[in-house]
Amino acid sequence: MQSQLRKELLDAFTTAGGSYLSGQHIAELLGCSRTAVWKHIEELRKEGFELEAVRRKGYRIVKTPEKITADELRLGLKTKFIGKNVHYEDSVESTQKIAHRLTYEDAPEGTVVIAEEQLSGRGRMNRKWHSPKYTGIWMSIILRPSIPLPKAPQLTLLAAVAIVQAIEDLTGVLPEIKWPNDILINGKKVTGILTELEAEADRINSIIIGIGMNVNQIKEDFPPELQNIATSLLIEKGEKISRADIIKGIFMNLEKLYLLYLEEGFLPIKLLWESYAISIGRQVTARTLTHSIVGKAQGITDDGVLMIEDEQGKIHHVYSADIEV
Ligand code: BT5
Repeated sequence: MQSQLRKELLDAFTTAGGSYLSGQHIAELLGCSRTAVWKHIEELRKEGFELEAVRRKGYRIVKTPEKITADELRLGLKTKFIGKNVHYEDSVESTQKIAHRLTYEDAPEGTVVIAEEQLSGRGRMNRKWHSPKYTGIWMSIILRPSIPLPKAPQLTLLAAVAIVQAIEDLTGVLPEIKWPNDILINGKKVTGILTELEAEADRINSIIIGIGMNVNQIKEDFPPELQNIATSLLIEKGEKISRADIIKGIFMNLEKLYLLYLEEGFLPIKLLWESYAISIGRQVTARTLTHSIVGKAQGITDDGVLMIEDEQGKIHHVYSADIEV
């Protein structure tokens, strides 16, 4: 919806207080048809407004969308550095972009950017990430581990474990991890992770972990091309989930695992990761930028690289790909 129209519509509801606004009245106010009014109302609903529609009376806003607030996030957050410094944004192109800028400005480790909406959220290889307003978690976390470049993908796997544990703790639903960066529930994607880095020579300067999680969307909130491949916690659990609680869960698990990783290396993370992974031991197709490899996923190396054994018994090391199970 055009921002001017949206503003006029919300102003009209504000002036009306808790009373109903008839469709006719709104149509006159905005200078549009009754059908267009209905569309605007639907858009507000998708953004998280709860609206009541009563015949012959009109529309009324019952509840405004729940924004993630700093107070909510601070309450009960027991971390030392992750999430201690949070940048809240309403609408941004991509939280990754902002996080990259902040790393240049020497933002401390554990700094997080959270947005209510992303206009051009991105996945790997510049794919699009659908990030509608108020319903999901769109955030980027800055870490500054002193590790060599080839170990960077381990952080994606580490983040995946932290996310799965947070979902399991808060909802009782047990998601699965599809190498390298997908988290699925009942075979549909609930979360994607995008790990980007800034490096000099072969040392890492900072790692930016982008997390996109569908929390309170209903099926119709997804565009048609995603409706059969994406899901949300609300769809899977059958009830609304507090985004702030999930974020806090991720921060706490992530910090615990990250400190363990810095202390003991990737092995303990690898074992946890394997316990949540779906593809291991299964027949998979790995599509890389240049070719496809078909075979049995054997597991991951100590560096987090996927190993696939083809029909001839040859082991392929896959660094980056999309996997079909
Ligand atoms: C990912 O890429 O899964 C990484 C997504 C990372 C998003 C976060 S949000 C915060 C931060 N800021 C950003 O701009 N990005 C990060 P990939 O494996 O390439 O998967 C992308 C594919 O997932 C798309 O091509 C779609 O098929 C599908 N997809 C897009 N939006 C989706 C959604 N909301 N839920 C489930 N699947 C989605």
